[in-house]
Amino acid sequence: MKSTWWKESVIYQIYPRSFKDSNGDGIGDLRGIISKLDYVARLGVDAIWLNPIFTSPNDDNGYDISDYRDIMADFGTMADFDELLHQMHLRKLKLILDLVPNHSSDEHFWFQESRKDRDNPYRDYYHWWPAENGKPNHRESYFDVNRDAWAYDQQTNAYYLHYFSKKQPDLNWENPALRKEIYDILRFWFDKGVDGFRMDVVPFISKDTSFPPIPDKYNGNFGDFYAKGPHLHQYLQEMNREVLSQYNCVSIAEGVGVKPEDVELFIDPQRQELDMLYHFEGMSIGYTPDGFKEPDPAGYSLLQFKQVYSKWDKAFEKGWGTIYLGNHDQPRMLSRWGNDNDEFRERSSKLLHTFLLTMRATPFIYYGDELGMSNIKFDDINDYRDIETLNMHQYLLQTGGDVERFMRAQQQTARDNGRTPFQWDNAANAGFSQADPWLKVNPNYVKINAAEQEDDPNSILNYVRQLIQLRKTYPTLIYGDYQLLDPANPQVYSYARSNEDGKFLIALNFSDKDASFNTNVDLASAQVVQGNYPNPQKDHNLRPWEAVIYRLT
Ligand code: TEU
Ligand code: CA
Repeated sequence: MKSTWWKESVIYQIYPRSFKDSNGDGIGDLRGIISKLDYVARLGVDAIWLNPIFTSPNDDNGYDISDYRDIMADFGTMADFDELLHQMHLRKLKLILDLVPNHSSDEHFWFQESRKDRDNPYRDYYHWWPAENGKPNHRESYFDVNRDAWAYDQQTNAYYLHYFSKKQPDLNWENPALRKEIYDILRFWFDKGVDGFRMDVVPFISKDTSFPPIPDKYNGNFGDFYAKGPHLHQYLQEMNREVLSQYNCVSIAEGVGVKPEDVELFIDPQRQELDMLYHFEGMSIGYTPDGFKEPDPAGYSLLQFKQVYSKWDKAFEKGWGTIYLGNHDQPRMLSRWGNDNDEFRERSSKLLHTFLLTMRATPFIYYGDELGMSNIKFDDINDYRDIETLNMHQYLLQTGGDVERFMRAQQQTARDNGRTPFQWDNAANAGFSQADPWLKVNPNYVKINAAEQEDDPNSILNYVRQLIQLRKTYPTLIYGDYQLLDPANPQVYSYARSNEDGKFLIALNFSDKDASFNTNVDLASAQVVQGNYPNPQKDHNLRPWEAVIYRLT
C-alpha cells in the first residue's frame, strides 16, 4: 500500500549545475552534492528534487535528454549517482528526479533513427508532418528563435514538432511503443531506489495529431491549449497502472497550462493518476500582459496574490497541494515577492519562508533562497546562458522588437536570475568552484553566504531551519484547514490554520510600511511561536515585512 509520506515532506530543490563543483570545471556535479548533504540534512528537509541529471547536450540545461538511463557527463557517472542515493538514504533524505516525458533531445538515438526515413521503426516516436501536405497549422514554440514549433527536416521532406527548442522534438505519446519506453525508464530508476519524479510539462504529452488550428477562445495562451490534449488522463492512468502504483513513490506534475478547475483530474486519488501538481497561475502575477515576462512597474497586487493562493488551496482539496514561490524557471523569490535591498532583505526573506511553511500544501524550498539569495540582474546579453533569454533576444533582434525593453525586463524576470551558483562562503566564486563558474556568481556573495549565517541565531538560514521544525512539531500547520482572513487588506496576508489539534493565525505584512490587520480573534491570549522581529506585539499591528505565527489553541 502506497503511503502519502510526501504530504508531510518539505522538498528542497537543487539545480545540480549550480550547487557545488567537486572537480574544478566550473559546473556543479553529483559529487559536489554528496559533499554538501550534511548541510541539506541540517535544514530539516525530507526530500531533494534534482533538475534533470541525465545525458544531455544541454541545449536547455538537461531538459533535452539524449539518454534517459545514464548520467550527464558534466554531473558525473552512474557510480556517483549510486553513491549519492546511498548517502541521501543514510540521512533519511528521499530523492525525486526530474522526468522529461514530453520531448527528448534531437541527439537521442530514437530521434536519430526517426529522422532517417519514413519507414523507420522509430518514425512514430515523434510527431512528423509530410511536407507534401503543406505547412501544418501553426503551433507556437516557447523557445524557437522564430517562435515556430514546426521544424522542416530535409532528409524525409517533413516537419517535426517541438514545443520548445528545435533540439527538443516532442515525443509521440499516441504511440503505445513510446509510452512503454517511458514506463520502462521510470521502472529502471525506481528499481534503483529513487523515491519519486517531478514530471516536466506532463500536461502537454497528448496531441490531436490532425493538428487543427488553435481555437480562438485560447486567445494566444497556447500553453492552455497544449495542456488539453485528447488522451492526457488516459495516459496518466496507464502510467499509474503500469508503474507508479507498484512503488512507494511520489509523482509531481509540472502543471503548466492547468486551470484550478482541472487540477483534481490529475491529483484526485480516486482517479489513480498523479499525486501532486504545481501551478503557474501565481507566476504570472505582476507581469504586464503584453510584454514577455515584463514586471509591472507598479509592482504586484497582494490582493491578487491572496486570491490566487487561496483559490488554489481550495482547488487542491480533492487531493493534496503544493506551494512554491521560486524555482529554476523563475527569478529569485526574494527579489520578486519580497524586497532584496539591505534594509528589508532579511525580514522579507523570512516572511516569504513563513508563508511557504505554514500553508496547507507540500512546500518547495529552492536552493539558496534559505540564505536570501537574490537576482543577479545581468544587463549584458553575453552573461546569459538560458536558451529562453538568448532565443527571445535573437527573435526580437530579427523582428525589430524592443530589445532594450526586453533586456530591462530580463534583469527582473530571467530564469538565469534563479540559477546563479550557491553562495557557500566568501572565498573566490563563493566557494562553489575553483574554476570560473558556468554562470556568474552574484557579487553579493561576499556578505550573503551560508558560512556567514551558519552560527548566527538571527540569520535567514536558522530562521528557515526553525520554521521547518515548527511545521513538524505542529501537524495543524500541515493538515489544518486554511481560512483567509481580512481579504481586503492590501498590505497584510493573514490566514488561520485549524483542526482538532489546534488553531494558528499567521500574519504577514508584505509591505515596506507599518500595517495593521483585522481579525475577530483576541490575540492578547495567543502564544507567539515564531516571528521575524524581536518581541512581536499581539495588537494587530505589524512592522514592515513583519511575519508572526500566533498559536491560539
Ligand atoms: O518548463 C515548462 C515551461 O513552460 C517553462 O518554459 C516556463 O513556462 C517558462 O520557462 C516560464 O518563463 C519546463 C522546465 O521547468 C523548464 O526548465 C524547461 O525549459 C521546459 O519545461 C522545457 O523542458
Ligand atoms: Ca564539476
